[in-house]
Amino acid sequence: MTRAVIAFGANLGDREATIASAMRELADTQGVTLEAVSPVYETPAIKDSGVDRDAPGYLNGVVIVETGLEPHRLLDVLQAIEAEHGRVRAEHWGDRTLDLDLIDFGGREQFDARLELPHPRAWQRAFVLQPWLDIDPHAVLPGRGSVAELRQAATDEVVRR
Ligand code: A4P
Ligand code: MG
Repeated sequence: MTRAVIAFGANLGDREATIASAMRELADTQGVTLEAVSPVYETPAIKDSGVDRDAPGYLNGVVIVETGLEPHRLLDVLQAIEAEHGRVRAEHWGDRTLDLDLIDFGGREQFDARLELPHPRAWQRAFVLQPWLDIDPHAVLPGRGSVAELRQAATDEVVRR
């Protein structure tokens, strides 16, 4: 069994309902056990160009799971849940009903065309680091260090709901 960290984000539609149902589906997945669910944060949309206050805001949070699945199979599960919630991949970093990212998989560092571990941008995102810290104060991001320290350095705005 491996401990994996998954981040969720939603900025279109009924965000709470989407996240709640995604969490249920994850919990119901064979080979996946939900260990902890973070508080949810309201966060402004980050685009390539920086904060976009004209875009709808996000709800973001993190869950920790125990899983017997391999990382690519867990990513399959996350993408299937995204698809069920009407996620359409259009614009890069575009608005979305649901985004599920694999942030850490048992401390592994690996990279291929489909999956990069740990998630390459998590280290600088308060909207990932803060909720992660809430449920694991001693968390470490492989290759980057303590999540608590990274959180101190991250400047994007997160407001607890
Ligand atoms: N992929 C590679 N590694 C991973 C991983 N560790 N976890 C691949 C998940 N996917 C991974 O992702 C594009 C491809 O990344 C996938 O096909 C997968 O094989 P995507 O979900 O289709 O597209 P995306 O999410 O738009 O792209 P990207 O570059 O992953 O975006 P990010 O980094 O996820 O950022 N602002 C706020 N406030 N809150 C947010 O949650 N999210 C984003 C998306 C931008 N701005 C945001 C938020
Ligand atoms: Mg994504």
